[in-house]
Amino acid sequence: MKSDTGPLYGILDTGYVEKQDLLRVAEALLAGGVAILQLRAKGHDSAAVLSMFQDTLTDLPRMCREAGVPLIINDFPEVALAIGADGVHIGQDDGSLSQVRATVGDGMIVGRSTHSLQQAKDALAEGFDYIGFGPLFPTPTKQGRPGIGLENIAEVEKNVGSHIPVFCIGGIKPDNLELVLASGARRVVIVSALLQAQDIENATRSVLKTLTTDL
Ligand code: TZP
Ligand code: MG
Repeated sequence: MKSDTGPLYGILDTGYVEKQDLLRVAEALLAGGVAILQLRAKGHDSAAVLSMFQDTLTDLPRMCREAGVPLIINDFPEVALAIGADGVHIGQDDGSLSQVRATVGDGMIVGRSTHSLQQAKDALAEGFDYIGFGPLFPTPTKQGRPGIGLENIAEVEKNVGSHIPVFCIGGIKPDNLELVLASGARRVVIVSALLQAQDIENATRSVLKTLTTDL
């Protein structure tokens, strides 16, 4: 993954977006300037996610390609491979990097969710291409998880962010973004605050402006 990758990672989360709106929302996130776009469809198995690409999401890989934005599939390496995505994102309980590489090969971007400084360092040592770090704050998008706070962001950026992109995640919104940046974050994932905005494209553009102005 490019080390100068942009600061905003968007997620097309089927928990917030109706099936018939997915492409329109993806278009708005891309137009607003996300640097990476992930499809996250919790509660759907790999066959269901694959079938989304055979009906509603047929145009998504092309849209991302034309925007120059990597398309990442959450949880399912086999789907990422089948649809020609650019990468796959896995959690702490989703196996090792080498297990994913056995399916997708060496060319694909593989990202890891991390929830502590140690997990962040471990993901770098294992060879992941980028990490998510959070949830910083409790969030309805990932229910039942405590927020890990802002204390370790600077240390993660120093130790890990100097090698691979670190995306802070979890409960980040326009009104706490400055605080997250002041804590040392350089890149963020924002899900609900963008997907629930009245004007997703403008909300994305506005967050991106804060991210690029404060750096
Ligand atoms: N992983 C850690 S927090 C989170 C994920 C997928 C959800 C982030 O969503 P939101 O709505 O931006 O808090
Ligand atoms: Mg997972």
